[in-house]
Amino acid sequence: MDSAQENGFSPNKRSKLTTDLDEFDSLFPELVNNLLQSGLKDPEISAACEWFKEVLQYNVPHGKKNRGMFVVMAYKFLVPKPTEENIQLARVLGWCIEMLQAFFLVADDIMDQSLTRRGKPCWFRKENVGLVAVNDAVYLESCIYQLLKCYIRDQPYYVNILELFHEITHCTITGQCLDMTVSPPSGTVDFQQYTMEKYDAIVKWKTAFYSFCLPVTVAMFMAGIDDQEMHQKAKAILLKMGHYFQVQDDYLDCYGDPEVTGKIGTDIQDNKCSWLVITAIQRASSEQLAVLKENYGQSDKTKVKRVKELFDDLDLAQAFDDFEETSFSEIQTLIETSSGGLPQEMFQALVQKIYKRNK
Ligand code: DMA
Ligand code: MG
Ligand code: MG
Ligand code: MG
Repeated sequence: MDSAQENGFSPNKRSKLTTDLDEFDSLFPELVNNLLQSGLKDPEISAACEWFKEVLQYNVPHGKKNRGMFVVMAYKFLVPKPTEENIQLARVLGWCIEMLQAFFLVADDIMDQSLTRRGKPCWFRKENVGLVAVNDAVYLESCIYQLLKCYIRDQPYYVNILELFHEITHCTITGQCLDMTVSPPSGTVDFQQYTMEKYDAIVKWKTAFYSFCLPVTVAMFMAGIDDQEMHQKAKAILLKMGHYFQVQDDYLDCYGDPEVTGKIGTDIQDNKCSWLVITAIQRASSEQLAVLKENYGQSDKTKVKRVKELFDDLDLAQAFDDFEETSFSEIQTLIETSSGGLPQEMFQALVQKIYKRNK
């Protein structure tokens, strides 16, 4: 009797103990190897490659990996009997999105002057890193194209996916530009600019495209779905999920537990046009608005505390709970009425992954 039967697991059941996430994780070392193997052997550039190895290890594999896993999940819903080979390609493409995410986050943390990310100091904060992190962010982006070329160059969807990564990168940096330029440096708060319409645009461009449209569109191209109308239908649902996701992110920036989220919030100090401050502006009396103007967008700890007290007075946690319920049910309705022949369960599975998240 083999040990699997002895302990009551059939070999089949036992293999289920290896989760989809484990399978996904186990591919990462191979990708690092693929990216750096030849460079490490070349004495001219080996020092850079040793550095890049650390860049990859530190910044890519320690997140929630939602976006990467979404590709695999979506692909399995779109192709009923996928081959192991194609699932493996979906994982590679998932890791390409995780590289894109790492690229954005390394740069975002510099721009937002953040302290921690995924429970560790932000990459640029580490001793011996600093501004070389700018180059490291560009390195992370370049890895995407090395991997695409290596793994999917011979696939019929290669060009679609190549163009897609370029387009979505362009969307995201546009959103990051809106995010940064709407918030002037501290001391010059212009709340006139902080409207829900402006907010909706910022989060659509900076978050929704790359976090939700990208993984599902990648899976659709892999599955051979090129139909424009189906892509449009999916996009409408996914943009709405992305909007919901960024409102959660803004809420967690102030109300999340850094031990759980892995990051210490900076939105109040950074003068961000966040969902919380816009909702506060909408609810505030003229006295409260004056307090907000006096204290928002500055690093002074007492001022940050004052803003948080005001948020509590305005019951923003309750406002968020209400938003979460409404938004979730609107997403459900959109899935039921407008999934355009795509499996509704695929969209359900995505939204379930983020509903009431605390990290
Ligand atoms: C994140 O917005 C957007 C991108 C493109 C990284 P954010 O600054 O609110 O993200 P975080 O809260 O993770 O720093
Ligand atoms: Mg940030
Ligand atoms: Mg940011
Ligand atoms: Mg945030």
